[in-house]
Amino acid sequence: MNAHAHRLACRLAAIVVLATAAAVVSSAALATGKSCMPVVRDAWVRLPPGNMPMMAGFGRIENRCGMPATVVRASSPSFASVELHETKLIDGVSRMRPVPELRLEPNGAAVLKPGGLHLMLMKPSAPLNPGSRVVLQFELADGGKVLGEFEVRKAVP
Ligand SMILES: [Cu+2]
Repeated sequence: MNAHAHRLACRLAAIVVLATAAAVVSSAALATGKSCMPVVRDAWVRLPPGNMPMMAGFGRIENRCGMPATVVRASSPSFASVELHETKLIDGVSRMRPVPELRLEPNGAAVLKPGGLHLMLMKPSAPLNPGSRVVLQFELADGGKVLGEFEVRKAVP
């Protein structure tokens, strides 16, 4: 290899290293920017006993991003309507109230579980069977949309 070819090879190698570094930086920027979305985990739908047209959905909505996120709406092609509810014990009586929005702190999570926060799923478009899955869509205040897969389970008495 003559001196000129050697210099050229070194310069090319340097350019490749720079390009790789730039790619790493931009993917890190994406992870902390708008493309970072909350995720839905351990999600399930509790089948009601009998043929009630209303059932509850539970799970975790995790925000692993550096920015807060707010869930403002939930919907599903499998249900006529989906509402976010909270069950609270008021004067010894268990009551449900709608939750208009759900704020997720940076690196925080909302836990939806029996007796607390839950999704109220109304009028399934088709009968649901244990083991099947339904998809729910959560709309964020910034317009982002998060999909969650919910496993249908029988209510444990
Ligand atoms: Cu409810």
